[in-house]
Amino acid sequence: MLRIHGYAGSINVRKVLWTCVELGLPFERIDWGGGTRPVTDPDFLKLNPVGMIPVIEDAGQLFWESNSIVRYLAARENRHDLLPAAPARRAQVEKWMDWQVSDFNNTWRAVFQATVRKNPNFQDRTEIAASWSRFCAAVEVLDRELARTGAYIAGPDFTCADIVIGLSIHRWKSIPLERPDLRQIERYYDRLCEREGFRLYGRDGGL
Ligand SMILES: N[C@@H](CCC(=O)N[C@@H](CS)C(=O)NCC(=O)O)C(=O)O
Repeated sequence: MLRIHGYAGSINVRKVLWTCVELGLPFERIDWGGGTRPVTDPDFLKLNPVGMIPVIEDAGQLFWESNSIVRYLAARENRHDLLPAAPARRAQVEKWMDWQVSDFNNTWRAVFQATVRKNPNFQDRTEIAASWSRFCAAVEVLDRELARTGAYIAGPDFTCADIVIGLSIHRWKSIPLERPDLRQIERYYDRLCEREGFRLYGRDGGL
């Protein structure tokens, strides 16, 4: 059985958990990180030398980096609806996944840590305000893109990109600050709520 290492509240672990629901894959989850067992533990570093969750163990191999794991599982299951086989179509999905894990992910760190996690290391009001502004600006880009595609982030159909972007939108909605009213984002969120995986690991799965 597939083993997923990482505590259930982690947004990056939840990407993998939601993917398993989309694919109908059974799994076993083992706690690491987030105040459970430290990812600096030598036993964990044998699983992932860079000391980050999630990690999966599948058929004797280890995989880490959340978006890479999402892609691996979809490809393993031949789910070309979630991860297209044609290179050009696939790149349209992957560009959003790459942007999510790099640029987009970097916008929310300060405002999320300060307002939701109440992390005392994030107290700089200017930095928090700048983070919120960048987070909202990125979500506004997504709102415009959704108006263009009409449904999902990489086109009319649900793909792996929606798993990682959808969880990020859930995070945006969790920030307890005034936010712009973004009609397409609200419709997108409602559309994602029709999926069991998002209900379990997005809407009801943590922040
Ligand atoms: N780029 C990595 C980032 C992973 C990451 O930031 N994981 C966090 C949890 S969301 C972590 O390992 N934190 C250490 C801890 O919780 O102790 C990925 O997408 O997998």
